[in-house]
Amino acid sequence: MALKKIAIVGSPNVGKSLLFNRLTGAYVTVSNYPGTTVEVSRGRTTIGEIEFEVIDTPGMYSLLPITEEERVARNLLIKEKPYVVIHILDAKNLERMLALTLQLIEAGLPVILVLNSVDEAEGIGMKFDIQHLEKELKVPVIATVSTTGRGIDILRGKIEGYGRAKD
Ligand SMILES: Nc1nc2c(ncn2[C@@H]2O[C@H](COP(=O)(O)OP(=O)(O)OP(=O)(O)O)[C@@H](O)[C@H]2O)c(=O)[nH]1
Ligand SMILES: [Mg+2]
Repeated sequence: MALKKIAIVGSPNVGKSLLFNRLTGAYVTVSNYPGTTVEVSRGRTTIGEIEFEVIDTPGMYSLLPITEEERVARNLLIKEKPYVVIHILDAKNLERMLALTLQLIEAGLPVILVLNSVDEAEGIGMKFDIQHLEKELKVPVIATVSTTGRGIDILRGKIEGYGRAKD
């Protein structure tokens, strides 16, 4: 049986690959998305008792694709029907980057929002009301630091809870 998929999406340079590495272990494969020169990494992770395929998608700013990378990311979301879509953004640019979160939610995708680089954001005095964001967006929200692993266990728990809520 095909594994359930977790797709990691977000703008370029927000920490997608570091998060991917934190979630996956060995057995990572990198291949060109069919018909393109865009590379997509795939790995595996076990959460609860379920094994998932984790996909590190090319950077995208919008669901309306302009670049080839964005087209691949969008097609991937449509064709591979992920069980969970992790939208990871740079917490320092939360307001600007929330536009993509809203697009993903409006497209009916099963979104979990990750505010990454909260170490840097807190360093410049920003604070985040996670519960308020969860209430407004009606999706799980987690603050992370992909470079140190902060928040990753909480993210795993949310993915597990998410699956349970849907069954
Ligand atoms: N301080 C801090 N730096 C981070 C964090 N997450 C990622 N970075 C840094 O951000 C940069 C980009 O990280 P990547 O994981 O390569 O980001 P990406 O989204 O995969 O980038 P592209 O694949 O180029 O779109 C690296 O220099 C990381 O060290 C974080 O939580 N805190
Ligand atoms: Mg990357």
